[in-house]
Amino acid sequence: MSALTIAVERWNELSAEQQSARLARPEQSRSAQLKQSVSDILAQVREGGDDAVLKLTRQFDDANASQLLMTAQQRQALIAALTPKVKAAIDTAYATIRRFHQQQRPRDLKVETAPGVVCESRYVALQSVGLYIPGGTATLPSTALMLGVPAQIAGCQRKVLVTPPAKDGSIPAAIAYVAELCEIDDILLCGGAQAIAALAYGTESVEPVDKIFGPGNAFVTEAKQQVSQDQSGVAIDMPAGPSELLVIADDSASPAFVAADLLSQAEHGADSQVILLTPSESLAAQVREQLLQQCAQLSRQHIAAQALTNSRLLVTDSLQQALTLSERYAPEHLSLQFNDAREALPQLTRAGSVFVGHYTPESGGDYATGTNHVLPTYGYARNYSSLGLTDFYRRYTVQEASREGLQGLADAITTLAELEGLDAHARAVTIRTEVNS
Ligand code: HSO
Ligand code: ZN
Repeated sequence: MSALTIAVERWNELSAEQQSARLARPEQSRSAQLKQSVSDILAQVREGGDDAVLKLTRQFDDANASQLLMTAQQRQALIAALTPKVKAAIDTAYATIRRFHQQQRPRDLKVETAPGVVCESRYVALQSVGLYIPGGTATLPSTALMLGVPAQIAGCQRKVLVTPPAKDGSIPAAIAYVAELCEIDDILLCGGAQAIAALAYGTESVEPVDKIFGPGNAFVTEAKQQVSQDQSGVAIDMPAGPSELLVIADDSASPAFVAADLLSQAEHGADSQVILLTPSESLAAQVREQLLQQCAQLSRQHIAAQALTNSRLLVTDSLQQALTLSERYAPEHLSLQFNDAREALPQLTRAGSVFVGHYTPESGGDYATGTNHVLPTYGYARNYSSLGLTDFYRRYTVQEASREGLQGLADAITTLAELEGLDAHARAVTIRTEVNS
């Protein structure tokens, strides 16, 4: 492995400029060229439908693509090849994720806001959803669970899963099994911007969906952005970016555990970012040692090593300073490896998902604790939520006023309408209240 460039640095000895640089995310490519090629792909699919998607799949995934829609027989054949051990693991994760998401059912409410005036807030499941499961260097059946389970619990009528096929045109059997458990209606054998286009605009094989969920590479992310802003009217879940982990640890932490956690996110991609904040200089040095040792044993050591070049081992003045810096960074995943970490939770609200204590590795939440692993990255934990059941619904309101109810509000409404110079608005009230009964 190439020499690991990750250094231990003392936060207070860095200049303000260096401090900002240490907490900056790796540059994300949203080049004009990327935007242009994505918009070309979207246009090709809008015009060419299935054939265009298949052609692009042959071109970009180098896959033997002759059909877009996986047949039921193909799905069953894949599932039949799955080992009992893998099935059992998926069943376990399905159950925990289901348990946690089931409790998130949004509640309708009805309030009498003034005498004779009733307002309601109601939730309805989105009618059709598109679930994007990335392919690439690692295939992610776990992401299929994170999207499929809430879509199923919400009761979305049509659930379409898209994932790029391998060269032989197939997809991982585990994804087919998850699709079956989550009652996915259709699996489309395509990925990239072309898959997002198929979901947004529809083709001969697929009706357009109402909302597209799931992480992806720069092309997928850009395609989601573009379709959400064009006339397709499709919504997207959240801006997605490379994986991140920030660990706050003190002398009570195991350097081996901390390093293992940092590497678990570093192995996702060369653009992943992992950060250790610790008041203990000796822990930082030991974690660095562990990173060197453990990284060399990983099958994806080259990816992890590259990600470590975007990564930081920062020694803070105090544990409190580490907490404050974490809030400034707003990590996707936040791991707390110090005693009584739960007590710090009220101070740590800017994170996609928090992992409390020495025995809660981040990878636990990636697969099977029950939380969702689709989370805001790139600092969006400041203002975006982690994916949950309610993202598969939309909320709308209902109101009803009795004659007396309207009477009671008439002055307020007409005065405000006049203030805004909107006579017709006022009139719609007075025409009702001034009529003698
Ligand atoms: N940590 C990733 C999710 C994932 N990890 C899937 C393993 N498989 C992004 O949160
Ligand atoms: Zn992960």
